[in-house]
Amino acid sequence: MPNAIESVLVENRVFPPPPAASAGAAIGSMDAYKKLCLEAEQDFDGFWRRQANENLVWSKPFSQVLDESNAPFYRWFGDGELNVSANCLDKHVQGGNADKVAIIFEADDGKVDKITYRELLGRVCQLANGLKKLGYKKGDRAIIYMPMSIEAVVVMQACVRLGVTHSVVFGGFSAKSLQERIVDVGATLVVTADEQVRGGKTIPLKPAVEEAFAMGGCDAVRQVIVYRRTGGKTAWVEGRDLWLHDVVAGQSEQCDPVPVEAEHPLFILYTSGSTGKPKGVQHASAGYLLWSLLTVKWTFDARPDDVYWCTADVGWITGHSYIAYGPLAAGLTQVVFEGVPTYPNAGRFWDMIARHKVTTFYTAPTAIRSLIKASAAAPDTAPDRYDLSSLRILGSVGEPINPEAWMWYHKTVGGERCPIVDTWWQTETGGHMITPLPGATPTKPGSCTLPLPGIAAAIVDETGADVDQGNGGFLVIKKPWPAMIRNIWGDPERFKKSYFPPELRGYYLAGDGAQRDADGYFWIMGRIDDVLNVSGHRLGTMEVESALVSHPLVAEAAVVGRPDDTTGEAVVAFVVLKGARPEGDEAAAVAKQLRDWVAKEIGPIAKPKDIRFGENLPKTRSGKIMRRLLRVVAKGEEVTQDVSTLENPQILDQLSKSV
Ligand code: 6R9
Repeated sequence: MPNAIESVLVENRVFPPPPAASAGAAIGSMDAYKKLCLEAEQDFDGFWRRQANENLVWSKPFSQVLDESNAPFYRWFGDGELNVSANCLDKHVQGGNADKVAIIFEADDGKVDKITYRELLGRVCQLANGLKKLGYKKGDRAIIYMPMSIEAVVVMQACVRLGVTHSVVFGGFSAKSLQERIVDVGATLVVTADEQVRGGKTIPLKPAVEEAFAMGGCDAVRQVIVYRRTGGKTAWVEGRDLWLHDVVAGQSEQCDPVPVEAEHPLFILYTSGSTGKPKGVQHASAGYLLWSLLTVKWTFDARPDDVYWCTADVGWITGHSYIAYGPLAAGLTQVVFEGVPTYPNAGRFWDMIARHKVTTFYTAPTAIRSLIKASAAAPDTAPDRYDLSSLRILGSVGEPINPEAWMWYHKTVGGERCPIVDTWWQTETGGHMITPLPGATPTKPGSCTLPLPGIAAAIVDETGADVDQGNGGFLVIKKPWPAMIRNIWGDPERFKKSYFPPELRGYYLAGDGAQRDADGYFWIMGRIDDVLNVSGHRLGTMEVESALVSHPLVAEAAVVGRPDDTTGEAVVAFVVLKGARPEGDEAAAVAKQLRDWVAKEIGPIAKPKDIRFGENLPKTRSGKIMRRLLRVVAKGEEVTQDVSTLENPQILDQLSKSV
């Protein structure tokens, strides 16, 4: 089992929630937390029934809470109907909060735009009406390939208002990745922008859509709607391509939300698994909405005056649950940000927190680690140069946070006053699963602490039996929960196989290794499958390997992760070329070619940091690549394992040399 964060297991500092955080909190004490857990344990059905009735606006009430008759294809609130957009927008506009600011948008260049709930609803309705006029309706699928913007949220909300299932593709993914998703999801609509802007640079988006179309298979797409972000040039197909501003022009600001069944697919989001092809994680409408809302209330202790900021991109699950849905359903004012943490300098986050008086800040360990480095190098950009007194809660997501980064976040950013919620969850879980509650849970640096009420998290061995405290094992969820993945789009067999292996007694297998300490706290030890976590982004080693071997020069490739100070893990690729093993300048040139190739095949985040060439790869007699050995070699450590089974031990020597 990977032991990337072994050091945290000796962590013994405990930080009780400050009294100010507990006063008036949604869950303000361990007693309150335990009471909710007990309610869920003793009356599972009743607990979820109460939450769904108290938190959601239903157009048709549900009678059955959970239908397990076709497990693991669970159905939640199955005969109920609602509309997610009505729960995120109309609810507040009708409920007296129409003029509350919904989104404070800050662009890469610092320009700020604010939009109230009333205005947001108006724009969502205009677009929904425009889409309706183009013939889009419930059951259609739309691909969204957009930069961070108010428009991206408007497009997502407009889709769900009509019952159109969306699939957002991160703007950093390549044309090829985009094309695969357009085809797999069977999209009839693509919404994109001319370009995106990051750190003062423009990056084309619509041209990538053109490239994707040129690869074929996209014939089902009737329209490409383009948001004009920069005015950058793009090809234009008359009749197919439309400007977003033209689609909404003259449309009414009222559009009745289309009620959908609770289980109607709200969105499909692709994520990496242990085989080459990304999985289309399918989420349902009601259960997902309930959990994104409830976790915003609980984990972030949402209060009416909060200014909440999640720095994720809407292309990831965090940007779905904690930008596009949860905070809106909770009626919060939130910051949406287009740029990068280091532009115009590494003080960008702190400056924005000070200017917008952010109370709740949610970011990734990789960003924290890079800002620790940056502020050491340029003290002018360090958090202590900014007024961060508005902060009340700090959040972390995407990968284990190392205790050093945790302590810096706690002291330097949070002024030792703000609870840190280290939220463990996944694309598949829809929302937080294991996390501290800011007003209740004593925290320990590096632990995501305890499961939320209703979440039956446990650690088991390969037979599904609970492991003893202190022993490592597979992290599983023993009971279904409303926001769980419903299916892998178009591949129910893979869904069952990946998440509910028969030997694990029907438990949901998360794919992470974990351990519990004497207080029952969870410590996540990293993935147990061939999935890497680079800067909080999931990446399958097989995905990168298939990209590499599709290059005409490459005969064979093996990819492993290596611990990295900033990005958590880094991609290391071991490559055998069809021709001779390159050396010197030639090796450097080929390595660059391969890096660019991977960026083109998948996206820049997948680029190997380190490429090493060998005449062969270390293999067992049966021809299996010995990845364990490669992990050791990638770390630059000496191989102490027995290598007598290797055909050709001197290749280890070759592979230990970076280009
Ligand atoms: C939300 C998100 C999921 C994987 C997950 C785990 C890692 C996420 C974590 C964490 C330790 C945390 N992960 N949060 N590990 N502590 N607080 O990141 O979803 O992109 O699907 O990644 O990320 O390995 O299995 P996703």
